Amino acid sequence: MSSNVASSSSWTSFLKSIASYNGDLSSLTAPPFILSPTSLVEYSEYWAEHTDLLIAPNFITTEDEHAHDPALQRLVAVTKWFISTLRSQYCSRNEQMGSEKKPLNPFLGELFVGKWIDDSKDGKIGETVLLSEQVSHHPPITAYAIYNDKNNIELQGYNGIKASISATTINVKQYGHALLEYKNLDETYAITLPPLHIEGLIVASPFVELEGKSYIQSSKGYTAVINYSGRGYFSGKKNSFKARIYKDRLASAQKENALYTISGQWSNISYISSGPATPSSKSDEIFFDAQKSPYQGLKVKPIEEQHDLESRKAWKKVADAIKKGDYDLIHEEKSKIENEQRDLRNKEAAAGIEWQRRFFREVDFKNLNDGQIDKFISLANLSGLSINNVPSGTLTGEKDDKALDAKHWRFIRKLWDEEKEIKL
Ligand code: HCR
Repeated sequence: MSSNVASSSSWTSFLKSIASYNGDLSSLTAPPFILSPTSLVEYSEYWAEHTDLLIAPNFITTEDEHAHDPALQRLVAVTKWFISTLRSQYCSRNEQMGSEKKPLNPFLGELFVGKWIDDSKDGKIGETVLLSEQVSHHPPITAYAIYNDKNNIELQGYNGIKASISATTINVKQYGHALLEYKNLDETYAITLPPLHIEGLIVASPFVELEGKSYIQSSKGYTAVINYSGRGYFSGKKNSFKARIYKDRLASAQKENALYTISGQWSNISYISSGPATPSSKSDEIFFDAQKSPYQGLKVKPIEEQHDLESRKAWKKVADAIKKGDYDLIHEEKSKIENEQRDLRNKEAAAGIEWQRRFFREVDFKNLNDGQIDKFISLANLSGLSINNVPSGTLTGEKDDKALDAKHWRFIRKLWDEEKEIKL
């Protein structure tokens, strides 16, 4: 972004509005050049742009003679898939639009659906489907399900954010988690979402950096702890991480117990070595090269075939106005959607009803029905994760573990199977 932009009055007033931030990122009035024409409900796509890596663990079995300790090798493969999602999740606006952008704030019930076609030579992957739904507007929460029936794999999750401002940085804690199930192997993984912050605001060139930790817990006990850092911490490079894979939670108390250590840049190259890597031991075995692993985009129906609740159709006029940089038109079109939504909520309140979520239901872990189980609870027990509605990756008893509820969003496949109006 040019220095003209950084000193423009619109950017200066945006920075001022950040300084008096009230906790709701969507309420910040940003200048048009920082607005993205894409709604946050679309971001769920980033989880499966490497479908080959998502399904890879399914093929690491005892029948594979190279797979010594298949459950451990599968966690390594799941970690590779997870690392492969990060470049799209956190860098793609920067890479495609020149800086991080403020996404459109999805309305309640907004949908984004599509599929990844199998582009493999042997047809091993099969079709992968994405269903993403805005299940809450205040606070904003997006839930998603990604399934591949050919390989009997299902990834589901939800995410929300809470942001705070410190000096010139926006700090974001993510809420929610993902659950990845390889049903043929009877194996499930709980995945937590890392905290992040937005730098570069003063120079009108915002970008995301990850920080802190995230976890991947396998139902077979193995666990991965991933530490994130930016420029100048582990390696002096942006987007750095170090992942250590352990036999179980107990072993993870000591870094020396690591069975594998993976380190490098999640947006670039990372390396793997066995055991606890020391500062002097340098591995040259490439784990993942994000720049050389092309991602596959989701196939989405043309807008003319979309339902009114589908994101691209609903936001088309706003998106076009953003692309034109026409501030008044953006405001006019956005207000139409916001007013419609307000009217709808008022009507529902008057009728004493609530908006019916299409594919997801909220489950209260502290109040489960008889016989109801949730795999996250047993995975949280294995990893020490809190089951409360707290920042993702909070361990039981940590200072953030103080939520009032333990409610989480879950995919109900039957609701999709019986869906009549929304088509892929
Ligand atoms: C923080 C953020 C909205 C939330 C985005 C999330 C956390 C959403 C879930 C995805 O799985 C991962 C993800 C990636 C994005 O990096 C993150 C966004 C980055 C910026 C955006 C803010 C609301 C925008 C603030 C305005 C800035 C650019 C000035």
